[in-house]
Amino acid sequence: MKFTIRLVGALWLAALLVLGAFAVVQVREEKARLVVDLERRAVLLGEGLREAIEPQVARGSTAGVERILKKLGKPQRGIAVYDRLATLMVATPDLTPILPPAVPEVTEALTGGEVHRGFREFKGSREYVYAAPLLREDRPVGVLLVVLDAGHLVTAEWELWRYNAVRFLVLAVVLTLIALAVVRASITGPMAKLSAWTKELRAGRPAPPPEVPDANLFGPLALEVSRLAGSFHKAQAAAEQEAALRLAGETIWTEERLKQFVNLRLAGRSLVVVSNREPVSHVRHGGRIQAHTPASGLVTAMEPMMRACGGVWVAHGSGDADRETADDRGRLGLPEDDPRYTLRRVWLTKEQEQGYYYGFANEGLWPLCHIVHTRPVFRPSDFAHYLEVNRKFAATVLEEVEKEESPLVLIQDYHFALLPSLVKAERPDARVAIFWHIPWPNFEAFGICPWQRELLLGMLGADLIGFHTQYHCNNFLETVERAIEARIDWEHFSVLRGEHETLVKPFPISVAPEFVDEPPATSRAGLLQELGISAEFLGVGVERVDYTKGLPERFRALRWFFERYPEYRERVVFVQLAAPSRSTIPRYQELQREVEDTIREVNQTLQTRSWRPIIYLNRHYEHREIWTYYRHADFCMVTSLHDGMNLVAKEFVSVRDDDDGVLILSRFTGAARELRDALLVNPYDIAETAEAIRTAVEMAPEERAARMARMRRTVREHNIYQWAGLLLSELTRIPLEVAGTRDA
Ligand code: ADQ
Repeated sequence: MKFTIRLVGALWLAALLVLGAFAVVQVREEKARLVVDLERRAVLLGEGLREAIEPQVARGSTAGVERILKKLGKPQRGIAVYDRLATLMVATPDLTPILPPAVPEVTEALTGGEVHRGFREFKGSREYVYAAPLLREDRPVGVLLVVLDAGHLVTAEWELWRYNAVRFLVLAVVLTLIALAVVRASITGPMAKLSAWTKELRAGRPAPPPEVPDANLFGPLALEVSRLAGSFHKAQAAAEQEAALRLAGETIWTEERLKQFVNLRLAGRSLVVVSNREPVSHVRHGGRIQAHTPASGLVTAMEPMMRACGGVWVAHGSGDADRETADDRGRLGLPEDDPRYTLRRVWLTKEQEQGYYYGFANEGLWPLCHIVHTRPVFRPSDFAHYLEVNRKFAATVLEEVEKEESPLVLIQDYHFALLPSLVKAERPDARVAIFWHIPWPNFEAFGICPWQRELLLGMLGADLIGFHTQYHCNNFLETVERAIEARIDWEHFSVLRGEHETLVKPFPISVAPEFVDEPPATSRAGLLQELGISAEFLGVGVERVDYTKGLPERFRALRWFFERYPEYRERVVFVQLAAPSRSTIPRYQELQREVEDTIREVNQTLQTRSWRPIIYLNRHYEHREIWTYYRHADFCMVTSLHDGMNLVAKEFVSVRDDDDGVLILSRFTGAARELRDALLVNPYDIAETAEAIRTAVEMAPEERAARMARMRRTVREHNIYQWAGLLLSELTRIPLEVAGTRDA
């Protein structure tokens, strides 16, 4: 209310000032106009009489003057004639009763010989006086006085003021009404809605923010309150979950538990994570900048961990709008709406990216480590770029930890095999780990790499090396044993070189229990409608288009399934979400063609007028969109020919809070070791995979539910927070050897 009064008061004052100023000017102008009019009339009258009267006055003929005046009839107000001594000779009858004995203008006109004019009060009435000297041979012989009624000047002024006062009042009333309406519609109304909504949030009933008319005014407030409520509920949920887990005596890792653990164990020491892929890249799209989460298992796994732990994430800035969205040093806080950690972007030239990323990492190491019959390409120039980029990242990491004591550096993946030793050489007090997200092949297979020695020595700079499985750890240790001079401690799974010891351990990676924060409300029917299909059974596959993922094999197995079991035609539809990946590499272009050709062939052979067996959606999807497919599919297919872990399998399971859906999983994935209730297949065996599809669609609901419940328990217990907790715990426990001495 106070605000409204203030607003209305301000409007009134503004109106008063503006109207008042205009009224003053208007009154002044009107007065001047009326005076000019009086003067004009007086001059006309005076000049008209002067010639006739002058001779009579000169002769002193009062009768002559009287005669002339009589002829004049009845002028408004009056005329008086004075002789040379300023004595009244004649005055018109209406003037006689009010005329004072002396009029100053008359005397002035006589003495000066000039016209004098002005306003006078004659017995209470306001008059305009005009005194003109009467001359004879240029000498004043008398005065002609014209007196005109000036009372209307005062009336006119009052009229104007009254008119403006009414105008002001009308304007003030209209302004008040408009202000009240605007305040109600734009401020008090929305505020009331917002406070009702805030009350709902406070009561733990999350609701979308109300529609408010001025998004610019209230939008930011609504957004902030939404976020505040979100954080508040998350904290509340985390506390409740912790309490429930404690009551049940369970030791499940949660985001909150990881946070506490990091606070305790790291005790203020900083954490730096390094990966090639950044968690968010900014790309230009139709003139606008969009934030993009890459289709990468590594990012899916590391992002929730960084949210929990904080610290700095160093990664290649690959988006075309990345520079504009970061500061001068390439830093920005993430998540952008509620920063919990810092992303430090590293800029690479096109040549560096080509040689290090597409060349050595993805045409060399990727096929070398995944035994999938794609021949690795090793170019010396690519390795030179690989070394150069590893050095560049080392310099960035060292800059980030310059002022930190005993920092923790967590390096990710095969893009940075040389980085551990580069960092450790400069900062022996840093605890360095490298986690290898892809498989490690056997010694013979790895041995074809011309730089195997450099790679192994680079990695062994780390204090801890992690793989997804013990099998990959063993392969690595064997490779080290046979390729370089080092002592392997098979009892503790470590490598000793001189004073330096590197622990090699499995840490099976996983996903966060909540795949997305707020799942979309799309129903299965809504999803099918969006796809423009009807299906009794829906299958789904979610991959980057990569030759390790067994995509052509999967589509051939689907064909086999429909040929073997024609009763499922028109009843089963398989949807493949496929994010384009590494598409400048010829082998990937070849695979893209192979995938499309295979799908076209299967569809053309089997499709009917109302049904296509495979729907191919070849683009990047956000997790919220993928969630809908996982949640409504009857089965999910993961048919990797070789995969370190495979997070799609775990994502599918984590989303199925309905305890439904069947997972068909390649036994050549790390995930197959944990998810024993999936239908395990050899993806090269298309008949076996086709049989698994039939088993999936025919599986009894109770069995589906029992299998899914067991898999869900595994994924819930072995989640990404546990992965991070165990890895960091191991790393912080490792004693450091600085200048030949080991600390505890
Ligand atoms: P990736 O080879 O990238 O990971 P994966 O673990 O399956 O493979 O993760 C793929 C991620 O990309 C998932 O989070 C998935 O949701 C997402 N994704 C897939 N298709 C997508 C699409 N069309 N649009 C958007 N996102 C999509 C590597 C190793 C794996 C290991 C992980 C983590 O190869 O074996 O599991 O690292 O260590």
